Amino acid sequence: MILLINPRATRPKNRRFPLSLMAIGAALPEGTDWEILDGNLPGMDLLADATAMIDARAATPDPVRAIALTVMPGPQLVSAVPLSKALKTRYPDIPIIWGGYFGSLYPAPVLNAPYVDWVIRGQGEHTFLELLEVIEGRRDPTSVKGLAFRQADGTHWIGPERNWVGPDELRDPPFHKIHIGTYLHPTILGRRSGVYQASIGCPFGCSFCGVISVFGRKEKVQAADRVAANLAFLVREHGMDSVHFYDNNFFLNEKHARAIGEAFLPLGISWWCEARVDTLSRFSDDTWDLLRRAGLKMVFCGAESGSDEVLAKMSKGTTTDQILAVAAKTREHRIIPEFSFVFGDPDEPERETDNTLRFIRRLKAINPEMELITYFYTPTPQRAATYGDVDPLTGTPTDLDEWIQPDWVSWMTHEDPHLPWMDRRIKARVENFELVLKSRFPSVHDGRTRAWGKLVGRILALRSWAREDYRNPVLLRSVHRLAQRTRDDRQAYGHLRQGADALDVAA
Ligand code: B12
Ligand code: SF4
Repeated sequence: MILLINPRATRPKNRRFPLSLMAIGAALPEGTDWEILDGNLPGMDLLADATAMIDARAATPDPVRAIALTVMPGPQLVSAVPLSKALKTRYPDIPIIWGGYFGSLYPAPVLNAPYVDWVIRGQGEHTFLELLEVIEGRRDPTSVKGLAFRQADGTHWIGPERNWVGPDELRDPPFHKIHIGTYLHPTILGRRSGVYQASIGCPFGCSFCGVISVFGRKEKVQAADRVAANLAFLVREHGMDSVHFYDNNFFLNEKHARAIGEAFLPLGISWWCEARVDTLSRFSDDTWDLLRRAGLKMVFCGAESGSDEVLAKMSKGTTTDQILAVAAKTREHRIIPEFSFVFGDPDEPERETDNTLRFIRRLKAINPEMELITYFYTPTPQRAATYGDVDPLTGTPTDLDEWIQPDWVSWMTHEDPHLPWMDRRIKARVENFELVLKSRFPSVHDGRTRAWGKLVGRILALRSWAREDYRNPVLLRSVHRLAQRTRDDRQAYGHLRQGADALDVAA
């Protein structure tokens, strides 16, 4: 039996289908027994649950022969480290395997950890099957592409990259292995929201992005009809009414977008996806109209900066004119755009911040519905040049215990990476700006602030917004704090804030 574990990455109320592990389980040969333990489900105690399962299987003809975890940078890493340690201590003979973005981007610290035996980098399905042959003693581990491990002399073997395959060459998510209903819950899109990923990778080359580091610059998409058929099953059998697409880049081009639109029309669902402003700015009105009728409610775009010079430095391949054009088109077609920006240009952080804040005002004037998402630049390992010409590995820990310290978690979540060029004043300026903007124009995502707080906030923010004065809005901050139904938390997914939910890792 193979045990697949999703260490806690979010609050139970934000749980989502554990797609990464569903993909690995689906690839296993017919007849292989496998289970997913999902730490994001309410009431889970992963160590206790895993132990119970392993012990129950120990005396059967099919004991647990591998424990595989998916590990993303950030809070999920914080959960994965103590859990892996505890499982290794208890079951030293069962191999522990890590897959997912953390080990793919930072293999060395994972291989330094004696409680992790194997690291799978990049796409996992085929590498995992070959690793099982290695574990059974039928294969030489150095022959497995995408595999990394610690050799007998302690050195690290990082195998060559695997050529990955597109979603149409892989099996569908095995929905029968999870309790679907427990994962469908209310979001701003609907009452029973689900998630889906219809493509792999991204063909662009933004020099701050972790996706191209892991998958290279290419994207393969699932046929629109197959996506629609999988969604139709969830709609028909489980009452799903809306979907967040996890794709890094949902529309390859206009033709692809139209195929998606046509295939989704009969589903009657609302959906959210990520797309590029250059692609969107080329869509005809007819295509926008089709997408809206097909249920597109919100589109997330990495706008990144209000300066063409900085966009070029990021190798973004987009322009500020395209961002402005998408703000206007989405308004016309009543689709909410979410624009995310990266603050902390290593060369001119102050000038770039001010410029981008002014640009956001222009966007808001064009489309008042626009939602703002802010990140602080965190250098991420790259294959080619890195935005800002910095070395993304300088100073990063070689030890997983250090990676899970709060400062490094803030680094991984892009919230507060403590970079030498990012003065605290600049960071405070961005946060104050965001507070004024989100008070003046409350976000659709803000379900925490009570109605009175939103009203008072709007009134208080009127003058600051009009005068472009974001200096220390003390009163606004107090109102905002007092009016929260639940404790405020910038990291909507997070569960690691001091005093917030306790870290739910059984260790
Ligand atoms: C779902 C998701 C989340 C969920 C996690 C849900 C969960 N795991 O329970 C939530 C919403 C919590 C989340 C949060 C964050 N995320 Co996230 N997330 C994603 C997202 C959108 C989809 C991942 C997914 O499930 N895809 C579907 C599956 C099938 O694909 P996959 O995960 O790539 O899995 C394949 C391989 O990676 C590998 N693999 C993965 N796991 C395993 C395990 C084993 C055992 C094996 C063998 C192989 C394997 O094989 C799989 C099949 O081929 C990706 C973007 C993307 N499209 O990849 C970002 C992404 C992974 N997230 C990212 C980040 C940064 C974060 C945050 C830190 C962001 C933030 N500021 O808060 C947070 C914090 C994470 C945390 N809380 O620990 C980055 C990681 C890269 C990077 N820059 O470091 C990504 C790539 C987004 C991005 N474009 O930057 N995230
Ligand atoms: S478009 Fe998005 S996913 Fe693609 S490389 Fe740029 S930031 Fe990464």
